[in-house]
This record gives sequence, structure tokens and C-alpha cells, in this order.
Amino acid sequence: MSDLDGNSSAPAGDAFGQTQTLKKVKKQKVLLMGKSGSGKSSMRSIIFSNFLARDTRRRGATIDIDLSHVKFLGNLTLNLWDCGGQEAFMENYLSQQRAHVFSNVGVLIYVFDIESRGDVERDLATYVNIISALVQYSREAKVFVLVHKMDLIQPAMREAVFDQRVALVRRKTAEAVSIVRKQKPDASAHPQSPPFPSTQIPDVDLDMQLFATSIWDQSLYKAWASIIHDLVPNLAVIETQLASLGVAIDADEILLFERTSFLVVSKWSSREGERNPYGDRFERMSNILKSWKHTCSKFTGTPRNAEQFSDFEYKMGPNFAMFATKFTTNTYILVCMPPGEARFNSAKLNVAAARPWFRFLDGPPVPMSSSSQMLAGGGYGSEAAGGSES
Ligand SMILES: Nc1nc2c(ncn2[C@@H]2O[C@H](COP(=O)(O)OP(=O)(O)OP(=O)(O)O)[C@@H](O)[C@H]2O)c(=O)[nH]1
Ligand SMILES: [Mg+2]
Repeated sequence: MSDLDGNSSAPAGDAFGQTQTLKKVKKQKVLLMGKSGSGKSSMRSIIFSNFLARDTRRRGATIDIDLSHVKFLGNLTLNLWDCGGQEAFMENYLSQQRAHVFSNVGVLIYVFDIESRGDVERDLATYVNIISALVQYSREAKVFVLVHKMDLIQPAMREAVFDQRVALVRRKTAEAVSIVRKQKPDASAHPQSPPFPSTQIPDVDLDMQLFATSIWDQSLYKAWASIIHDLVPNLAVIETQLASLGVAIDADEILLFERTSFLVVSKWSSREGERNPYGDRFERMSNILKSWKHTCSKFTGTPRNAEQFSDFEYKMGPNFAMFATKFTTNTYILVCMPPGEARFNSAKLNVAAARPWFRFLDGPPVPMSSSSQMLAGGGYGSEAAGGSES
């Protein structure tokens, strides 16, 4: 089976012997836009190319569009369009390249530099033009607005500054959408959509989320994990299987990370885990494990993109225990649980035994009988490129 975007699906068995339809391949066009210097390329290189935040100071401005294909898990490819934000380029995207840039977009990420004093009006005007073009050519696209460089705002002021910007952006978005609503529908702008009668107004209510971000803390991971979350194929299957594993090993919490970006793909919490008062613990773990990976690379002399650790254990006396371990080719898994040596060791063995049920994360589904044989043979698939920019 395949749809218009070249995405395809196939039936496959799950951990519990049921047949589910697993999507094989999904490609998503992701536009990264915003004014020059707002921090687009910096965040992209930190999340997907293992840059440190301080390395980004040396980055030059992006010329025109920097197109990269990010393989995220085995079955999701992000076609990331990092669009240089200098005015001449922006004008060009909105005029000559309009159809080329704004057609078939799955996600638009618009980055506002919160520190761009004086330029706010101009930035907002550009944003309105971008939203209008997006709605014209890809009215189903999701929009993520990142209010970025929040580290430059005094901590006590951050919430108020963010709320103020959110209100402004929401108002401008509504304005942009209403302008498009008033325009005569142009069926040629949506070659894949059925043409609508000229009296019928297309539904252009935007699916939009806003985040306060900075490359200097975990907020970047929260925003990008949300962006990725809805794009990951087979999420329901992942969630069900993670929950079954969590219950089987009596864990408090399980996190599944993509191996290069360390973004949280999925998570499960027990009732006890849900009582944890630290709401930002998931993105904090992404940040901590990625920093630890960088430290490993520094002390072992291996390249930052190479695999650096297979196992990380932490036992906090009578409070809790956790381990993070290489799981499938494209993922790491983190398990947090009550203390106890026997429980800990048995959980590690069970996580290893559960690997075949998550093989679909690495690519096209394989029949469960053949993946079980692989486990019996001691091998676990071949290492494939995944989760990194090309
Ligand atoms: N303080 C602070 N600086 C940041 C942050 N993110 C990026 N920067 C800095 O902003 C500068 C510009 O970043 P870029 O990523 O090149 O900006 P860009 O949006 O790609 O710019 P163009 O390619 O010209 O469109 C760099 O010096 C970064 O180090 C942030 O969260 N906080
Ligand atoms: Mg750039």
C-alpha cells in the first residue's frame, strides 16, 4: 500500500501475536524558517548533528536553502529545509520559489528571536506572509512557533515575555488565515486536494503549537520532541508495547530515545511514575544523556557522531535505580524503577529479550518468526545508518 507522498504500509505481527498494519516508510517535508540569526541552523545542528551549543557561535549565515535528509528511526525521513533568513532570500521564497517551497509541507517551524528589538514588527510581517503562503499551498501542514533565545531574558521575566509573544503571534496568525479565507480559492494551488466549489471556504484552521526555547538548556529538546512526536509512524504500536514492557518488568517509567538526537520518541509511566513532580524530566534526560555522550567522545577520542555507549547504570541507594541501554539499531531505552538488585538484573534481561518486538523501529517490518530466530541465534540485525543528517 502506498499513498501520494510515497509513504507505504504493510501488515505485521506485534508482540502479542496480533496483526497490525505497520507503516513502512514516511517522508515529511519540514520547513525551518525565521529571520536571519534567529538560531535555526544552530538548533538543527545541535539536535541532529551532535554540535555543542558553544560550537554554533562560529556558524555562518545560511545561503538560500540548506536541504538535508534526516533519517529518524528506520521508517521516517525528514526532508529538512533550513531556509536562510536574510531578506533577499525570504522575498525569493515568497515570490519566485513560492510553489516550490510551500507545496507538500508537513511541518513549518518558525523561529522568532526574542531579542530582536526594533525588528519585531518586520519579523511578524514576514511571519504573516509565510503563513499565508503555507495555507495557500499546504493547508494541512502543522505549525510550530519557537520563541527562541529565551536565555537572554531574565528568568523572572521569561513567562510574561513568552505569554506576550504568544498572544501577538496568535493574533497575527488569525489575521493571516482570515486574509487567505477572503481570497478566492485557487484549486491549482492544491494539486493533491479535490477542487472545492468557489462558494465553499477551505478549512484553514491551523494546527499550531508554541514553545519557549534556548540552545542553552533542555527546552530545545522539549520543542523538538513534540515536533517529531506526531510524525513518528506506528506511534500507537510503540506506546502499547512500551506499556506492556513497563508492566512486565515492574518499572516506574520507560523512555525511548532516538539514538542520534536523543529526542524522546515515546514514554510510559506507571501510576507511581505519574506522581513524579518534575514535569521537565524527559527533556532533561535527553539533554543529560546527550551531554554524557559528548563527554564520552571527548575522553575516548571517538567522533561525536559515532556510537559512544551501550550501557549506563545509576543506582540511587534506597530511592530508585535506572539504566539506559542501546535498544534497537536506532534507539536507546531508559528504565527507571524501584531499588533492588534482583529486580534490576531481571529488568535488564527482559529488556534485552523484548528487543525483537521493537524491530519495526529499524525499518520495514519483518515477520515475527524470523526476528525470533535472530534472537535465538544471538545476533540482532545489522547496523544501519539512522537518525543522522546526510
Ligand atoms: N543566546 C543565544 N544565542 C543563540 C541561540 N540559538 C542560536 N544562537 C546564536 O545565534 C547566532 C545565529 O545562529 P544561526 O543558527 O546561524 O541563525 P540562522 O537562523 O540559521 O540564521 P540564517 O542562516 O542567516 O537564517 C549564533 O551565534 C548562535 O550561537 C540561543 O538559544 N541563545
Ligand atoms: Mg542558518
